[in-house]
Amino acid sequence: MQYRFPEQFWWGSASSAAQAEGASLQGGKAPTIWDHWFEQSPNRFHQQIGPAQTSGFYEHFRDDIRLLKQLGHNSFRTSIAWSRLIPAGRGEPNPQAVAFYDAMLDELKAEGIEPFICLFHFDMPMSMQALGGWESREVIEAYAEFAETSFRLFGGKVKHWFTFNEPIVPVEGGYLYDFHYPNVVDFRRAATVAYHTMLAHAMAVQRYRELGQDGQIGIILNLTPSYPRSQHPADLKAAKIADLMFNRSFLDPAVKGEYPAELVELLREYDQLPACEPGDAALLAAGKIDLLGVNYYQPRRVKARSHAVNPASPFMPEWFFDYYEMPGRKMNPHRGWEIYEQGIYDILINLRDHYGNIPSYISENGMGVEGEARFKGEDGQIQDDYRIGFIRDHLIWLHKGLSEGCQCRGYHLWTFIDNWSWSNAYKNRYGFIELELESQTRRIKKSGQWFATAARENGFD
Ligand code: BGP
Repeated sequence: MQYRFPEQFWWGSASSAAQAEGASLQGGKAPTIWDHWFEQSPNRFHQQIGPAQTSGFYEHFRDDIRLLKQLGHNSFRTSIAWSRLIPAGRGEPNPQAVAFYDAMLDELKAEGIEPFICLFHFDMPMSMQALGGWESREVIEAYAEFAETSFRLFGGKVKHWFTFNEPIVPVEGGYLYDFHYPNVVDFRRAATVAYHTMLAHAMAVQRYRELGQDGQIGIILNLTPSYPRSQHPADLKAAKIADLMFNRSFLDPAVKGEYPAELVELLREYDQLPACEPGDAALLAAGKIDLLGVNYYQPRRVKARSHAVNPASPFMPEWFFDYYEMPGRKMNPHRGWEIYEQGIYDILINLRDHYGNIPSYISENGMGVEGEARFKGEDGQIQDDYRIGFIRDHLIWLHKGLSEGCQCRGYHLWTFIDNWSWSNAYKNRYGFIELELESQTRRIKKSGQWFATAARENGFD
């Protein structure tokens, strides 16, 4: 076999509570920002499909876990919804939620599938947003309590925990670029949200360590390598600042327990530093992780700005760079994102050389396709050879990283079944399994069959 992977390599896929569970206001669950935002502005959501219309994992989890088994999975990531487990945000857990998550974890165990559980996947409870969301220190405390409750309830069954999924995304979406609630545009507030998220992360790690459970804790970051247009110093500087703002702002505190000095200096220079309190630095230092989840979709290509910044304009990351469309770059024709498989290798090499070769795994990678039903074959199965090629090519670069000493322990596709997504709803289909939304029927795509074989054989030719 040409590409053989290490024993115990994690083959699987990822999902999240808000995108798959459905039952968004049932079983005692309280609303999240998404329920609220959909009610307020349904037109922001593709075809006005909101978070209640999902693949119904809350109801169908047993069938879905059987399908995961058919997909050859030995591991699977999903999240616990804070607003389901603790509907008031703080206080007593909801017994229906405890029963659901217990049953889901038992089912995974019965099928021999290792659960990877994330504690926050963009789904801020509305009750907590009303307190200020991540701008509020009270919410940090509340989140740490929720994390501790989860560890105590499920720590016997879960050995891989993640505090956050892509914490930069609520910062960008909610406070810089207007695609998540509370849709404001304000860099200083964004910086506070980013900072408080990492304090919350560190507090959860600290609680986990205090409990002394037998397992690992980490965070999931969407690392987007920043490539400069050229080796000209101005382009190199532009790429470096983009990297500091979008990657190292989370990667450094998570792995090294502190922020990069250059980032702190930059924000200080522009008077954008969030307020710190005594004890924050020690808390951040206590938040070092055991395991890093890496979500990788596409790179960031940047160049030096071609026009000077208007100093009267609101401070934004783009004060320091422009985006650059590299000629000849390979695009996903079905979604408009660049495909650059080598990015996965570059990330792993960076972790090896600059982050102590921290154990990692690819926690998301995937290909969104609009109008995927047109690729159905005569028998009705989606013939997604493009996705097979995409996964295979990324795995080949991952494999090369392994052969050069990187500690990457697995690969999870985004996602196992076509799911609801933040305002895009079902426009971009990513799953190994096709979901027919109206009838809720499921059908494994060709890529799912390919992956099952690769997973069972632990490699491919
Ligand atoms: C990641 C998120 C996922 C998922 C994915 C695809 O950023 O962690 O939740 O949504 O992106 O993005 P989209 O659904 O917007 O195409």
